[in-house]
Amino acid sequence: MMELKGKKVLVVGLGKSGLAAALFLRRRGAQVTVSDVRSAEALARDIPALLEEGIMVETGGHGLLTFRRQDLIVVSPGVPLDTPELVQVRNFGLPVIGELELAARFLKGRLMAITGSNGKTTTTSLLGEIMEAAGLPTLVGGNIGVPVVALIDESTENSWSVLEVSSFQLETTDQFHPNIAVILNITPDHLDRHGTFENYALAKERIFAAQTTADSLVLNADNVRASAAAARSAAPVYWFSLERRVPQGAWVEDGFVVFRAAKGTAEERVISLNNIPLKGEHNVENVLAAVCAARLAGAPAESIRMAVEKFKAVEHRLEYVATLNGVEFYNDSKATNVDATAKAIAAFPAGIHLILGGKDKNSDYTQLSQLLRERVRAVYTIGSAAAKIESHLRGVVPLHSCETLQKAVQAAASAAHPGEVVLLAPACSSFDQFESYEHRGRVFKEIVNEGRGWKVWQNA
Ligand code: UMA
Repeated sequence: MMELKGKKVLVVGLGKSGLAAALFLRRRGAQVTVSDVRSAEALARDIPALLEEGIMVETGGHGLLTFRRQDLIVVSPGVPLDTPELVQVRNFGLPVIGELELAARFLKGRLMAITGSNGKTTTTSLLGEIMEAAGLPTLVGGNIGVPVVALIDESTENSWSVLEVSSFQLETTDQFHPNIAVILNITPDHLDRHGTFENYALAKERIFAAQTTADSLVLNADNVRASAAAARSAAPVYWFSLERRVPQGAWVEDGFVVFRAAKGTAEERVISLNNIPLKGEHNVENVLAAVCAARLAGAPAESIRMAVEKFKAVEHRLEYVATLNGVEFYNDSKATNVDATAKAIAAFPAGIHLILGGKDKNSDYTQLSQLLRERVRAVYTIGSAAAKIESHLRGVVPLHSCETLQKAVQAAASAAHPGEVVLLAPACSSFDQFESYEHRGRVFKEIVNEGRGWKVWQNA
């Protein structure tokens, strides 16, 4: 365990992770400073508590001198590593780690970590519920919204920490060592930060970099880039597949999820597909991955069945909102990349009115063309990515420029016929018009729910 007493530590970024990390470090005796580009006014809510703890605060920008004066730098996931001050201090030889790496050095018990371009949050929360159903002491955190440092005090030698981890968090790991690691899929996302798809994929692969032969790695056999990771794994690989039997792991056969721990050992039917309450094939993949990880951790099939059957869609992930005048409304605000949007579209056979747009991440929207032609009646664009999306999709399906979510919901709702679907699955991040994807999803739900009172819906 690393010694923090008296060490000078700078925490970069004062969001959820930075705040939790700063308080943790201070309580372990470090001399802590936090630095954030936001103004003191914008951070007014958190500053008094920090000062009271004896934490120094730099606001309105990052000062190189502040960075140079430290023994250790802890960086928040949202802060790019090519930030000039970080580049300078790394050249200078100062250790720069992320909040995940810091936490990993102090967490007790065993770790299960889940990454992937899509499905991370659903799989992580499902695994948390399975482990609890199995009576195993379980903590859930990470990218799902609970900083990992916040789990340290509760962790024990017997506990399992089930962690959602992102490429941003994995970029700065070193000793982070999950006993069970899961890569659900790797498809293009965050290219604005990582530059290339390969850099992004390599960041995800860091999830198993410190694993040994005593650990396990769970990979998606149907995803080209995720399965390629097997070649670099020291830990034995367990597979999951929607399409075929795998030597060891989970697959679908005769309408059941089947698991076997090794080739030649008994096959267990864990759960019938009919008993999976989540919509869409991608959610069957999430269940397959969870079955693998949970069985490897020792959770019995019965606990998996119980937890899956009770599991409700996580908020903002293909979340059913309401049916108004026969039109169903779904909130998939968490579909912040093209692949997630494709999965959301694929969950409905046809008749979709799709709301797309937000902040572009250097994405290629033409990849949606075929699915749009097959299933989508019209696209309603919002946000700063609208012009790019329209130029990519012109001639594929009717396009309506709506600018705001309010206008898009109204336009889609009045064009949709009973039996059709209005789907928010925007393929972009939210930061141009909203604070977060959660905020965007909540606003969508509010607009839809206000619609219950709207007298005139064109097709009513
Ligand atoms: N900031 C700087 N300098 C910079 C950039 C940002 O000071 O150069 C400051 C901002 O002004 C802000 C703070 O950093 O005050 C924000 O830090 P952050 O973006 O790391 O946000 P947190 O609130 O700490 O949330 C992070 C994750 N955010 C990101 O990875 C962008 C959350 O994931 C995560 O839930 C939380 O830690 C707890 O672990 C969100 C996310 O969007 C949901 N994740 C991406 C995704 O899922 O696609 C990876």
